[in-house]
Amino acid sequence: MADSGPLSADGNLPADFAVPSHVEEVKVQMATFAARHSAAGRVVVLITSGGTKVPLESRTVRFLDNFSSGRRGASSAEYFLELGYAVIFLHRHRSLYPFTRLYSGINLLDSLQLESGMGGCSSGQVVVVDQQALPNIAKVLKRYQVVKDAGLLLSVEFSTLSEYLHLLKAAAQALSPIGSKAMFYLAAAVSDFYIPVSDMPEHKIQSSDGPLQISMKMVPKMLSPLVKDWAPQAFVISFKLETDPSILLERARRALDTYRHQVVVANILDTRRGYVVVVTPDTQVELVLTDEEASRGVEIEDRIVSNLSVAHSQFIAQNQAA
Ligand code: PAZ
Repeated sequence: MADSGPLSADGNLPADFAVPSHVEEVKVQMATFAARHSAAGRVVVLITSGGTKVPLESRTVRFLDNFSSGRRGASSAEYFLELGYAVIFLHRHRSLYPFTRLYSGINLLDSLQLESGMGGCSSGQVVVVDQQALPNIAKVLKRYQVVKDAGLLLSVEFSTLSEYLHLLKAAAQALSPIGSKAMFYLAAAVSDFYIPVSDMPEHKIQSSDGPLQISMKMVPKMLSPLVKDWAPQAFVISFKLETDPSILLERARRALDTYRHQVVVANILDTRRGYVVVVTPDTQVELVLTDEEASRGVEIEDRIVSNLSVAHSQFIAQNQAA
């Protein structure tokens, strides 16, 4: 999550960030989802996932993006669902998605075959899935259908930084009424920098104008108003990514000190699939996958989610006792 420039005193985003036309409608959907599941005794997690797109031109031809695939968010969503959470999945358009992520590298047409059909099929042929090409597809499909039929997964998409910021604020306000039963799992890789609309050319930047120099402003801090104002009773986890291991833990601790939320999950770009540190104000737990576990398909998100769900239960119990 970006920890950079200021937000106005009333918690409004600068006018540079256009309000998406559907934000109020999505906020109502999220609030209804949270209220329904909370009333049914479930806890609710809002997962952010994927990178953000920062436009360089108003009629955008070019934009700045980042490395995030959305795999952490998508796989974590599945593990939260397994543990009984209802999940709001706020994700970058076309980033990895729960369940379908398992088949993202596969050409769909290579996994289907035409076979002669039985009587009722008008074309005389049926399309059959090659289960070798889609490993565990029957099990995954069954699980997906259970989740879908029970309405346990609410999908919300963003593409640009503006959309992400407004939708996150709306999500925080929508989940606030369920208090400590809400968890925020902020795994998206959000740009720390943007170009204000007033500084942006309307039309495509021309290479004939010579080398391009851009100056970018700091993206407002969202974690601060989220924790203080928008969802003050929620259990909040931010992620901290670095490339230099020597500064990782200091940065994670600094984020906890600054924003006063509950957990930072710290990771390094190259090792993020097999190693993270779960940092709280009082503890620091390393989660590590061995090569053997990784080769069996164990995922570190399983460990992260187990660790955090235990901490969340304790947090809820403390809040109820207080
Ligand atoms: O999306 P992904 O699975 O490729 O990567 C996950 C991640 C590195 C984006 C996430 O673990 C993370 O650290 N997010 C926060 C990044 C940041 O410091 O802004």
